[in-house]
Amino acid sequence: MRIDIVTIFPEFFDALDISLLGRAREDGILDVTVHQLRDYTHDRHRTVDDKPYGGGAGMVMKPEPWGEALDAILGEAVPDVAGGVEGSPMVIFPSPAGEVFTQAMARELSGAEHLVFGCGRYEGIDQRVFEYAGSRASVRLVSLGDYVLNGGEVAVMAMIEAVGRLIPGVIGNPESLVEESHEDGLLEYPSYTKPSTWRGHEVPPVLIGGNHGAIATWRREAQLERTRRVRPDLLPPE
Ligand code: 6GU
Repeated sequence: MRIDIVTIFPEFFDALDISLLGRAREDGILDVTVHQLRDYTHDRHRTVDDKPYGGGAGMVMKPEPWGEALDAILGEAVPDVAGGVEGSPMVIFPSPAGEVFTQAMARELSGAEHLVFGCGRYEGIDQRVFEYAGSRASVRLVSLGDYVLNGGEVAVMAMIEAVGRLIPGVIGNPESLVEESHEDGLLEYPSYTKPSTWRGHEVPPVLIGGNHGAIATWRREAQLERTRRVRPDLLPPE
């Protein structure tokens, strides 16, 4: 998968060099390029923001550097219809005003050939950038959840980690992807390892007994109990 990231803070993405995703890049599974938005400005101060039309607090990111950055990344490819077609790049703008990122979306995006992430700062990006991007690719505004970050960089790191680990070959043992939280719509069951008694806390005896049917039943019940208790919104309506 090819991933391009546009940001005024490329250092946020240094962490992509390490761990699973760093290995995936070394192995050629992931091809990540981080672009400095200021490289697409032409003034001495490398200006990327300006005052909002209509007034108000904060600054808005100017459209011109974004247009040039997107052109450089998307190339001279035939402009796609808004909404996109299969195989066309997907441009994602992290935004608290976007649709909420989920495991299902991570799965969907993990099948893409080319993802472009445009990280906004300040009060946002000039709306026409989204319209222009939509004339060149499929565009989505995506939020991590109902809270406010200072910019899109941390959100994009989270999305890339969630998507990247689902790409075949990134995780050594694909079975470890199956039993985790959210893949079956429930939270995961608690895990234990040795010692069987630790500081007065016991491992549930069923896990030590070797009865695999009983273990599977206990784990499913633990998933349901935990989900009912902390995330009842994940359960189907009764
Ligand atoms: Cl994607 N961006 C920003 N700036 N804040 C957020 C977010 C994204 N998701 C939740 N809060």
